[in-house]
Amino acid sequence: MTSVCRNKRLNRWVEEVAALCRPERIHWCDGSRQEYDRLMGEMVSAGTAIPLAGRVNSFLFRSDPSDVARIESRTYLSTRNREDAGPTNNWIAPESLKQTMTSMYDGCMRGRTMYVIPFSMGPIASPLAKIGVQITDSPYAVCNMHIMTRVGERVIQALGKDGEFIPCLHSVGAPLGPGQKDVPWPCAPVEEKYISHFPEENLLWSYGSGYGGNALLGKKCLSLRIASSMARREGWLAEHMLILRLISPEGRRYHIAAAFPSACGKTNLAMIRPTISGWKAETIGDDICWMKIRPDGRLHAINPETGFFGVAPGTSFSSNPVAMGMLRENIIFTNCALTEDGDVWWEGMNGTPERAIDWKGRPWTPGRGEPAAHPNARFTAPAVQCPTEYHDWDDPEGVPIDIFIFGGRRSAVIPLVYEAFDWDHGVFMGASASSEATAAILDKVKPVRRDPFAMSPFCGYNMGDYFRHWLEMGDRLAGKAPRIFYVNWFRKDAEGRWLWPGFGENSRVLKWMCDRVDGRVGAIKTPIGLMPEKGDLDLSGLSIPEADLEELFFIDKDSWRREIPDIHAYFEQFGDRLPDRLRGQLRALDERLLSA
Ligand code: GTP
Ligand code: SPV
Ligand code: MN
Repeated sequence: MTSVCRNKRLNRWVEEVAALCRPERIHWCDGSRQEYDRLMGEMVSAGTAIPLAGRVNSFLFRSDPSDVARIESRTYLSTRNREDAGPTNNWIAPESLKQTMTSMYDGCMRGRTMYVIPFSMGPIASPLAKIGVQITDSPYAVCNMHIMTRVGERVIQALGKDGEFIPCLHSVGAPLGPGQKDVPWPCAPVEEKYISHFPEENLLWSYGSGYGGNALLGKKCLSLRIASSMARREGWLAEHMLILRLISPEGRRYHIAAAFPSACGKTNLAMIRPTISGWKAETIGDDICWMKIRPDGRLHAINPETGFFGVAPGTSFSSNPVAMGMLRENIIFTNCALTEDGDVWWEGMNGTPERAIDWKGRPWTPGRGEPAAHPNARFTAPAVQCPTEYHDWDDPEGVPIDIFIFGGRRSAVIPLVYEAFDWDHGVFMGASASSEATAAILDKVKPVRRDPFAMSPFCGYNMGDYFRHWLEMGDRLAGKAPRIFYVNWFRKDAEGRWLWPGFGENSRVLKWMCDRVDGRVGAIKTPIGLMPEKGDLDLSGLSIPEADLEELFFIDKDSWRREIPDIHAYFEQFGDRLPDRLRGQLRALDERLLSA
C-alpha cells in the first residue's frame, strides 16, 4: 500500500527504516475497524491470538515466558552528557548505542510486514497533544495501539507537509528466514533487548520485546520519558498519574491526579465506585497525565491515551466492578488463563475454575502451586467502554486539577493519609515516596525502593532537575496550585492482613481531601504532615475495628527516623542537581520528628 502522506520527513524516515530493516512489505495503518479485524484474523490463523467464546470480539495472547513485563535493566536514556540522564537511568552514549542498535536493526524485519502507525497522544489539535509515528513489525502492537491511541489518517492530515512528529522505531527482533515458520510470540533474548530513548532528538528505538511499555511506544516511552523531557524544556508536566473526577452530592466537581508506582492501584482508583452516599466518580485516565498552566492560571490535565492497559489479577466484580463491566467485548487479554468454556480467568477474579489452561498454555488445576495467570497479565480496553467514562473525552482544554496524591505500597510505617503543609513539602513527599516491589517489572529490585512521584523508571532526564522543575511549577502556580496528599492503601497488621478495605472505600479518604480543599474540616499537625481529626474521616456504614484505625494512622517515630538516612542517601546521589529546598525539607522533617 502506498502512503497518502505528504510529510517529507516522515516519508524519508519510513524509506530509511525499510532499507535498514528490510521487511517483506510495508503497511501504512489507517486505524480503521477493518484493519483491526483483518490483523486479528491473521493472528488467529497463525495461532498467535485465541478468540474467546465468552466475550464478543475479544482475544487472548500468550507471550514468551521471557517477555512478560517492562524490563528496566534494558531501558536506556541516551543523552550526550551522562549527567543529564542522572543516576537513576541506565545510560549509553548516543553514538555507541545507535551503532549497536543499527547493527541489530539490520535485516531484523526480514519475512515480516513493517507497519507504519501514525498516532496522536491527546485530542488532535489540542494544545496539549503530541504526534508520534511508530514503525513496528508486531501486529499485536498495532492492534494495541489502535485501542490505546488515536491512530490513522486524521493524524497524517494533521501532520501536513512539515508538521513535527516523534519517530518511534520498534522491532521484536526476530527476522524470519525463507520458509521459516513463525512462533506465537516472537522476541529477542533478554540481553539483546534495548528500549532506548534519545530525548535530545525526541527519538525512540526499541528492540527485542513485544510486551506492554516496551512495545506500545506511545505509552511509557513517548508519553512519559520523551514527554517529561519536552515538558521540562517547555514548562509543563508529563506524569505517571491517573485522573479522576469526583462529584459531591451538591454537584461540585473535584479533579484529582494521583501518582502511584506500577501495580499500586492507579487503574483501580481511576475506576472507583464511591461507597459514600451521594458521591459519584468519572474515570478520565488511569496511567498518564499531561498538564499545562492555562490562561486561568490553573493546571489543566488531559489523559493522552484512549484505552486502559490494566493489570488483570485482582480485578473482580467486588474489587473493580467498573473494569469488569468494561471487559465484556473488544478486549485484548495477555497472559491470562483460559477456561474450558473459552473465557479468560485470573487469580482474584470471582470464583475459581476446576481446571484451566495457564498463561504458558499448560493444563492447570487449583492448588498446582503456580498461578494460572501471570501476575502481570493485562487487559487492553477501549476507554469509551468504561461505564464511568468521562464524556468530555475530546475536550482539548482538559480538566483543572484540585488535588495531587502521591503514594506507594508499604505494608508498614506509612499511614493511610496525610496532607502536605505547603507545595514545597508536597514536592518533598513526592520526591521521597517509596514502594514495595511488584510484578510490573521483570527486574529484581530492592524490597522497598524509592520511587519519586512514581516516575523513577519513567523520568526522561536527571531526577534532581525533575524535582527542581516541580518546585518551579509551584512557584508559577502560587495560590492556584493543587493541594498535595500522600496515601498508603497497603498497610498490614502483624499477621499480614490489610488494615484498610481499599477500593471503593478509598472514597472516604478522597472525600476528606475534598473537605480540606474547601475548608470544611481542620487537621491535626503531626511531624510528617496534616492528618484527619477524629470524626472527620467519614466512616459511616463501615465496620472497622478501632485498633485497626489506630494502627492505620499510627506514626512510629523510630521507624520514620530510620527512613531519614535512606532518603538522605537517595537525595545525595543527585549531588548539585538536588535543589537545596529539598535538603531543607528533609532537615525540617528530621527536626520535627526529634522534637515531637
Ligand atoms: P500499572 O498499570 O502497572 O501502572 O498499575 P496500576 O497502578 O494501575 O495498578 P492497579 O490499579 O492495576 O492495581 C494493581 C494491584 O493492586 C491489583 O492487584 C489491585 O487489585 C491491587 N489494588 C488496587 N487498589 C487497591 C486497594 O485499594 N487496596 C488493596 N489492598 N489492593 C489494591
Ligand atoms: C506500568 O508498568 O506502569 C504499566 C504497564 O502501566 S506498561 O505499559 O507495561 O508500562
Ligand atoms: Mn503504569
